[in-house]
Amino acid sequence: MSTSSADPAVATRGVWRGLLVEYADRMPIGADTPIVTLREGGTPLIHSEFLSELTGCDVHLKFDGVNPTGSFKDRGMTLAISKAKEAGAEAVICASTGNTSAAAAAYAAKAGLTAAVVVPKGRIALGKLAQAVIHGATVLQVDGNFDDALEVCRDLADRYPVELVNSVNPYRIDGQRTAAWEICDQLGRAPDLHLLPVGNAGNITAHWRGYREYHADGVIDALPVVHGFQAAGASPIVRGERVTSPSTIATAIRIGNPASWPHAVAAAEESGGSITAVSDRQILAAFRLSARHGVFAELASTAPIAGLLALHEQGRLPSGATVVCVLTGHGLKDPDWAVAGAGEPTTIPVDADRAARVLGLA
Ligand code: AN7
Repeated sequence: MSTSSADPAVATRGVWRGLLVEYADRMPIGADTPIVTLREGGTPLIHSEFLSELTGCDVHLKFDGVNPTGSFKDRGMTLAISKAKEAGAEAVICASTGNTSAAAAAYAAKAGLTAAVVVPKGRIALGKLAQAVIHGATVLQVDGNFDDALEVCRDLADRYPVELVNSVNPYRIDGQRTAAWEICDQLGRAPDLHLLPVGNAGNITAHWRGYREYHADGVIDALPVVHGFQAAGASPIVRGERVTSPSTIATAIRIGNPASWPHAVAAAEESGGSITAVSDRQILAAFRLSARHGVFAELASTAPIAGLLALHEQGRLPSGATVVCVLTGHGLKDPDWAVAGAGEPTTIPVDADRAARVLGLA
């Protein structure tokens, strides 16, 4: 028997309606804005016993990898595509290290818009490329890096009738503020420390803005200290100069000239935090450690865990602090790094006793 139509309370209980509905009062949308949603957001804040024990802090993982396209990019894309549709756009374009293109392709498909994505040739994870292709986007690869791809897209959007949906589009940043709001709503306060990866620096900009707005409105009574982490081989903000040939296994953040550079610096400075680098080795260790404790996030996503461990080793973590690490993308995006070095599984006949011997049970 169905009670859903008889009892509206039951019909809506626990149903997450997507960011533009859940946070409608804080979004730049009107009655005429078409809501293009895949029910993004509402991602879990997962308490990490192992990281808490290790650091003496109270550590939570905001797992944005469980968004509909597997990354935090959905938060900004629901708004950017809704606004593009409202404005009558027919085509959208973005440059991407992979996740933005996956989200743009999916939301454009949902909205009935045409999407084209420009990616650095041979440098995006297969899962992300697969998403762009299967959602029907036209994929162009440039012989260059993400920064080159973004340059092409900016120029294209300036001179041709196509809407740019990179985070230089302010609606992307507006949408991504929601991660900070969710964290506060879930904790009942702001964390003491907020840690996240930094690539093109849109997300750190958006999160800091989100926290400040909640603070200004009295929803939270203190602001977090924000620590951003770049990959050492792609750390222009840390070095204070553009990196022309960025290099890291964390391809999502392989970016040498971040579009929101000054905003990222402001977020770190105003919050009393920092932007520092973690090595590929530290990222890989954090990637494995996180997965061994149940959360499979993509390489770039685990930069804040690597950063947390580094801060701990440097004695820079206030004991007992409430810490949130934002894990921005899902590990399934790039399974190669998970199986690398794991070896072939053992093949057994259809025989439980053989299985038991292999498992050390007999
Ligand atoms: C998993 O998809 O830039 O500092 O083109 O995919 O806001 O750029 C992705 C970036 C962190 C960095 N974690 O965020 C793209 C792209 C993951 C990412 C970042 C990205 P920003």
